[in-house]
Amino acid sequence: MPNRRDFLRAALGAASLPSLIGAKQPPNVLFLSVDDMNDWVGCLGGYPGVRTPNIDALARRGVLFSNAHCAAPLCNPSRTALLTGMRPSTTGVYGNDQWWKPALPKAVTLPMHFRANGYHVAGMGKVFHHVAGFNPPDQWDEFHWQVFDDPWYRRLEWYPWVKKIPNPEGHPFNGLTNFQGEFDWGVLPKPASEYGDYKAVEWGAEFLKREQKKPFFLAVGLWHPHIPMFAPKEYFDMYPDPRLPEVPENDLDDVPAEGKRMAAFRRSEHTRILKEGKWKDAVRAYLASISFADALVGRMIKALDASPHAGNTIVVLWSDNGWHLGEKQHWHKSTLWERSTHVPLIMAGPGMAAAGTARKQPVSLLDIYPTLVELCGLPPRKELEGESLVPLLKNPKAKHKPVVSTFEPDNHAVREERWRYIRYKDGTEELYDRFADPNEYRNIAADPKHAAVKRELAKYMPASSVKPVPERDAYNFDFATHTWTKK
Ligand SMILES: [Ca+2]
Repeated sequence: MPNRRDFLRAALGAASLPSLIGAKQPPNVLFLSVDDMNDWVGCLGGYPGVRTPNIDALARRGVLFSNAHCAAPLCNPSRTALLTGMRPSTTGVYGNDQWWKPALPKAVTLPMHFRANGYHVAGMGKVFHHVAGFNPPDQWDEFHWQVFDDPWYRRLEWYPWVKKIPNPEGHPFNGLTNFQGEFDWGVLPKPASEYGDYKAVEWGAEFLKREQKKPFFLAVGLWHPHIPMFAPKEYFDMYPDPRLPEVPENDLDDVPAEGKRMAAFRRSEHTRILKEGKWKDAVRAYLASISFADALVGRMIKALDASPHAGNTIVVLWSDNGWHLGEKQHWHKSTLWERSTHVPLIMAGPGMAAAGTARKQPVSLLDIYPTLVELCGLPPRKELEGESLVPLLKNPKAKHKPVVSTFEPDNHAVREERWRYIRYKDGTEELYDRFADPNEYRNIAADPKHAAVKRELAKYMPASSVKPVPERDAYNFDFATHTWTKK
């Protein structure tokens, strides 16, 4: 338990905090995540006309980091980086097939650090990566597994807690037969309240109704708008005629081979969607899934506001990575461009000065761990590679270093306010002037007049990347005991 003097020092240092100064205990944390949500959010301006009233309202009452980026543009490496506080190039966790726990047995994750310091730590849904073996029981005082909506996720070897039941009538709902099962979208034949994410929010709301003996860290991990993009009909009805992203035909011509390779990952899905005339349908499903996620965020915040913890709970809303919808001929994430790395990040609650004012400085999801440590008065941890956002929470003009996103060893993108500089493992590069070229169409890395900019930004890239840790097939994993044995 952080002692009260340390806590007050942290709190009083943070801002003028009337509600916090009167608090009897350190603040609680509501750690709320969405999945694969890019900047198509009202307050981020990525898709004018998107309906996200609840996230926008949260941004108005808290602090929106309008230039936030993931440490890695993919679920597991992004979440592992956020939750261990260390970069992929430090941990060796670069992909979705690497269990972090057997590779990093001594890592003290964000929930573990809260647990070790007097907090009650509870969660439901996708917080760590969603497949069995990524979410060890020692992370939590109580945890409830994700409820999936789709038959694809009844793969028992990945989700041993899920019951095997037949496909619902109408599956696949997008009409694309023999397609990759995960890449589906549509309206499921059930009410909103039966969706898995809704159940996670309901559980979180019940948790918040209770008086708590200890300060709490409550994680609610929503799946939406991740594929399969299922949402109730009313959210599809919001977007009768969605706009398609602009995709110049020659956009990849000035991209090095490594970038082209990343863009080509699961290209068949992009090609099939185009060939079958389903691009608009798929964009519409993504927008519907965003608005459904937004409604669930709204329910969660409403539940907090109605609870006894309203005045003493820090809310952190984040998405693990962005999402392409055909830009650079790519669906999915797993690239080092803005589309994949730019994510929503909002903090609200006690300790936020100049609430309602966005911070435009680039920040990283790696910064969340040290920020929460500071706001909650927990002992600092020296292995954390992010930078606390408390100076930015206190002062909208505070400085913050450029941030790095990494995909696979030695491929990095550095994001500074104006520039995105990408350098791949073979030394090839991309540089975008985002003020002049917000869609990153023109790679100007070869222009000698930008040599100094590249040199400056390169300083923020990790000097080296550790080898990838072993993949899942290197272990036998026992779900009942949560043990990994090297084969
Ligand atoms: Ca994700």
